[in-house]
Amino acid sequence: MTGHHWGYGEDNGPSAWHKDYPIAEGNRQSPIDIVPSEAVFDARLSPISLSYNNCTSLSISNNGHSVVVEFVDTDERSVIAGGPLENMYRLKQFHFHWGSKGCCGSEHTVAGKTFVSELHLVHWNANKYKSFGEAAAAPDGLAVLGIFLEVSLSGNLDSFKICVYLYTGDEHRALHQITDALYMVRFKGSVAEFKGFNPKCLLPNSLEYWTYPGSLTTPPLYESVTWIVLKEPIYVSEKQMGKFRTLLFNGEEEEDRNRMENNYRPPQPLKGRMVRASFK
Ligand code: U7Z
Ligand code: ZN
Repeated sequence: MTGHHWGYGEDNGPSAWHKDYPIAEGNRQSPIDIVPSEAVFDARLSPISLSYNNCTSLSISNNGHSVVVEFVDTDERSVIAGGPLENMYRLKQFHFHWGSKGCCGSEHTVAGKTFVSELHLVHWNANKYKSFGEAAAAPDGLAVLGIFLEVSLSGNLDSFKICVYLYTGDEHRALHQITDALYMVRFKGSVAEFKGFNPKCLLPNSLEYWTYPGSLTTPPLYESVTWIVLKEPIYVSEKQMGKFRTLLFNGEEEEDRNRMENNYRPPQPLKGRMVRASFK
């Protein structure tokens, strides 16, 4: 990288990350292409249990790579457990990855199919580690729940999608709370108060999932993540996706306006890993 920080541009994007972060070419990197026909159904995988009981979100911010909603770090009540996890993992933050208009944007893909966006709910193993930072570097330190976003009313309107449309009026109601707050964090480094948001409302109906051992999808790319990727997407409108693209990679004082889009890493080699499915 030409003496500057990592990003998603031509010179500092995913294909250049290995120069500063050699683990980029490691054995358990994320994201991956999930091939459902090659995933192994594991009857011993219990359902994932999400206890997002308290609305403890604190803030929304633009970190120059994504938009992040942070939670009270010491809240023991917002946890994910079960599934492949041996401990409870505490919610730290969630953020999104997305593409440019009418295009790809998810990090994981399913049999090569990309989605317009992917939501990551980031949890850390507070049973075993003293801080998020310590957990982020440990092989069993993090659990990230990945949820695909799909634009409704695009292309084929099967009866299911029409039902969803009639019910939600096209837009995802809960996501509105987030997209309506984005104007406050347009520039890199901006932070705004964002209290009382419960991420439970961003979950699809089904919690069926694939799981595999992987990494952070951004530098430092630590191989510390148990990935849990939900099979069912949530449906959002193109207008809502457009609001994400009003964010900027650059700070307020910088001259060049640089739209925040295509902030995703493409799929990485599986390198012999097994993807397990909670469903047949
Ligand atoms: Cl904890 C820490 C302290 C100082 C410098 C770096 C770190 C660090 O390793 N991380 C903090 C920021 C880990 C990466 N960070 C994330 O918040 C994070 C979490 C999840 C993902 S993702 O794999 O879900 N896309 C990416 C980054
Ligand atoms: Zn992410």
